[in-house]
Amino acid sequence: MMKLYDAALSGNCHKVRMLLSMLEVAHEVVPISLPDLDHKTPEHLARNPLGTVPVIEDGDVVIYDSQAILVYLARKFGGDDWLPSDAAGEALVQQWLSFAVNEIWNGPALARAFLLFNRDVDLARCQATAQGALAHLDARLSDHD
Ligand SMILES: N[C@@H](CCC(=O)N[C@@H](CS)C(=O)NCC(=O)O)C(=O)O
Repeated sequence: MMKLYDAALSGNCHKVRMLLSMLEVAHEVVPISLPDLDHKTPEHLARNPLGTVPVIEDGDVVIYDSQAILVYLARKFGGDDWLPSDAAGEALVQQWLSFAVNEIWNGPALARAFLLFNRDVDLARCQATAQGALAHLDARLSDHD
């Protein structure tokens, strides 16, 4: 069965858990404790030399990075509705994955990290980025499913 190496409070792991759930993919969650540095053990570094979560193992296939994992799951289990194979459709998916890594990460995700984990960031700047990012998302969702 597929394994997800997961930290419960990680937003990047949350993205993967959501898609696994939406696509109803059977999987086993393997908890990785970031405070205990489980992600820096030789076993985990063999899965992901960057020493981060999430990581999935699907048979012999091992993938780290949440965006890459989403692409893998969408292609393998979701079909064309989830990851179109035409050039424009695939680029649109990539556009939103990049939005997640840039605007969403630098806005709401880092503001959350400040408030939950005392991460050393400029909260006002993160909140301003978050407002722009969420307005952009709202505009897109106002006329798209
Ligand atoms: N680009 C990676 C980032 C992964 C990442 O930074 N994960 C965090 C948890 S959200 C982590 O493992 N942090 C521990 C560390 O960097 O030591 C992804 O999208 O999966």
